Amino acid sequence: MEQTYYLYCYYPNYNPQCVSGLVGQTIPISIVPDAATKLNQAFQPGLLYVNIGTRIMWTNYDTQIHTVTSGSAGSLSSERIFDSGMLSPGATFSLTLGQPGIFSYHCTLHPQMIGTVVVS
Ligand SMILES: [Cu+2]
Repeated sequence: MEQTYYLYCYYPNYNPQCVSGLVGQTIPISIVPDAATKLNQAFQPGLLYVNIGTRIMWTNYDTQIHTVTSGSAGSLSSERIFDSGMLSPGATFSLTLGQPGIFSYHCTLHPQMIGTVVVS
């Protein structure tokens, strides 16, 4: 079956972390080992482009607990679009975003860990 890319990374040469979501697939994002020290590389890919309705799944490959929490550090919990809660080592969090937007997220335990999902 032919797969269709509806989105692509606009500047892949400048952002090797940029990955486009394939329609109909689950796109994995890794929470990397020692993520708390990795800043915007804590989530791989740190910048993901997906189409509306693409499923995204984060997996915690670190030995520490982390969260996948929308918005920036310190934002009100009532404003959160998604929040994984505590993800133990090996745990996963899946999400399908049904609205377009630029969704930044972070780890509430390590606010320096940041990532972005762009949905259109
Ligand atoms: Cu963390």
